[in-house]
Amino acid sequence: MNTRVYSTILQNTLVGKKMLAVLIDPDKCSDAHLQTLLPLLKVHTPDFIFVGGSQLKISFSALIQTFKTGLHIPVVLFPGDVSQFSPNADALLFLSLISGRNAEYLISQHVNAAIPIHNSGLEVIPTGYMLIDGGAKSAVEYISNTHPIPRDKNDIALATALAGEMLGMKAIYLEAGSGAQLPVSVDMIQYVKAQLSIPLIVGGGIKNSSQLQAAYIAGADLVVIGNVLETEPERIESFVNAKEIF
Ligand code: 1GP
Repeated sequence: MNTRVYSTILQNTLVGKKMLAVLIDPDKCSDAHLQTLLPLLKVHTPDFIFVGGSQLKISFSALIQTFKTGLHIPVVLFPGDVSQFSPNADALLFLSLISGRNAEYLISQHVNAAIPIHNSGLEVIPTGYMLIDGGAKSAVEYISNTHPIPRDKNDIALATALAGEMLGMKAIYLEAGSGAQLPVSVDMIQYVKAQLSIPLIVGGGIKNSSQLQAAYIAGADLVVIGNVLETEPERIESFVNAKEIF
């Protein structure tokens, strides 16, 4: 199986080179927004484009192609459910919601998606997805019908992440939820990273470059930014600059 995207993530993690992903929710990416965002991303280019959303209604294969040909960086699917699949992408985060106890998002959606994904040849990155309380009820919490890990329970977060690693997952994603009031705390990132051997992805509620740098310093290997660029796309410059100093 192709492992190109994961090899890049792993190598960068091993040498401490921080990574940035811009999350595109196709439902919120109008043509007008795309025309503003794409030229900015060509100048201030992140490492990856993630594509996904919790309630995606539109087809997004053409959008993926636009990012691939426009930016020449990997496009990675970050699916909210089994319907969010496109062979046009470079890889897919095969997310299991390991912070929750809903079999639907732990294994059931995966069984339904497995054969089409396998047949497509798309690179698959098994990822332990952990929802952390971000100060308000998130779409993931509502849709998945699971409880987030309380934001001060570092020991539960660590135990969950280690269980994911021991189950063979290739990355852990600490998620405060899109548009979260509060990002995952630096204490929690530090606590989990100290014991984890696989790459650590962090996202949700990061609104400025100070928060981005704090996440990197605490131990995030890859940070995902979404919401803030939907309203203020020009902020990408400060995020990319903040990443480059590491
Ligand atoms: C959401 O982690 C991502 O799944 C990004 O969150 O949209 O809050 O930046 P934001």
